[in-house]
Amino acid sequence: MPPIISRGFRGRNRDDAPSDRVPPGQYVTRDFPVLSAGPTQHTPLDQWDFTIVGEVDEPNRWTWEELRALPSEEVTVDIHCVTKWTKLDTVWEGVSIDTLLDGIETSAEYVVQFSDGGYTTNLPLEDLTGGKAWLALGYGGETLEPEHGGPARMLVPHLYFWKSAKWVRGLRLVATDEPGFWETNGYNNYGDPWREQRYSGD
Ligand SMILES: Nc1nc2c(c(=O)[nH]1)N[C@H]1C(S)=C(S)[C@@H](COP(=O)(O)O)O[C@H]1N2
Ligand SMILES: [Mo]
Repeated sequence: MPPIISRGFRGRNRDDAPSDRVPPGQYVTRDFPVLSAGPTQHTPLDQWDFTIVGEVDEPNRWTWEELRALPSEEVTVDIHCVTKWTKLDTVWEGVSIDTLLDGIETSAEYVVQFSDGGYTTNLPLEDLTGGKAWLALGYGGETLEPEHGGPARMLVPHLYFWKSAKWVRGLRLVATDEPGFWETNGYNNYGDPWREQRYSGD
């Protein structure tokens, strides 16, 4: 993008949003862009499940109905895509990952989120615990649209949004970190927007 356009965007958005809400290099959008590396997935709900596998005593599995029966919460968070858009005050309905991990014993320190369509993304387990991450089933008071990852997607808003897998089907708990789809294609392994960790080496 030519520098002059980039300057214009930044100038306008500084007026729109408090700067402590907008990480470096990001601009604020009111749209909700769709970013998918492959086709939108449409797994029928009667064939859908969510599993937690890997370094666990036994695999844990929820059907769609079982997942819907778990306590969920409304969360309002800002999301930051590495392509530089930030969307403020997005409202989701989701099951806390703490709820899903409750009672699961593991020695794993890393997690691979895996999705229908083959997308994966990795992160430390501690980035999914302590009220920082959700399995989102709703957005803006509606069920989650397929384009945005429905029926269920991860929501890990403190990291760049590629760390929030759409069409997610489970978490694999692993002892050793395993870079996922974008992480093996030049993007940063951790992806903290406040430290502008966009690419490998940032
Ligand atoms: N399964 C899957 N999840 C994904 C992606 C993808 O291509 N496939 N793209 C990621 C990226 S780069 C972003 S910015 C967000 C986009 O979510 P949205 O389309 O709801 O805006 O999803 C993330 N999760
Ligand atoms: Mo993204």
